[in-house]
Amino acid sequence: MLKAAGIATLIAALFIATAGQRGATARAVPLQHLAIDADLSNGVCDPVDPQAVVVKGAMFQVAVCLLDAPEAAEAITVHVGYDSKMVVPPEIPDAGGGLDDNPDANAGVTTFGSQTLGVGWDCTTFGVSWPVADAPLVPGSDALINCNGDLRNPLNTLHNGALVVITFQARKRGESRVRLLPDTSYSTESFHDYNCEGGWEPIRCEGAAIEISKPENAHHRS
Ligand SMILES: [Ca+2]
Ligand SMILES: [Ca+2]
Ligand SMILES: [Ca+2]
Repeated sequence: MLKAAGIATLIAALFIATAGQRGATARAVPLQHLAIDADLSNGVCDPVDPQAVVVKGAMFQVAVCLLDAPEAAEAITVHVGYDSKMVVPPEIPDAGGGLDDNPDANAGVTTFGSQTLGVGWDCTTFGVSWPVADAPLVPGSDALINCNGDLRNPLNTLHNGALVVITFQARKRGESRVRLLPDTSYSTESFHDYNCEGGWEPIRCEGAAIEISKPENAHHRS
């Protein structure tokens, strides 16, 4: 499978050859991390809530947050694992640049919070891979989105906020975890490629817990 962040870094090296001095001024970034915000009602990624209570049958959203990054993201791969017996994300038909799919990029028509990814983003991996709510090629239940900024005219703006928002329906009572899978990553204009798994530039990645409760006034059992 193509990895958008890696491809973006490679192509960026060609386009940014005349501006290579930016790479020399990059600094260490120990505090940045990715986390899932389970409750958007009190603010998207501010604060980040590691848990939330939702009602069985209800639709709810979580955000995947980039936090404390010193440099804006220019390409992202967000791969979120979940238990489909407990929560199910609806599939959204592929359209256009894939900016308002599920996962839903913080760009396009639907945006989340004051910082967006920026201008000129595309979430189709150069026209071959749109966002999917349950990726077919990976075992388990997982939502996947790959996005690239406009590498020829970068107007990337997101340092601190939502990369994407994912919509789920709560299916069954109980507690369920939503987590960032190891290939989740983001890259920057100065050739950094930060990855949840580790690699050259590992970053901390935190999931969230969803507690699914019985609907009020409901008589049926889960
Ligand atoms: Ca929140
Ligand atoms: Ca889709
Ligand atoms: Ca969007």
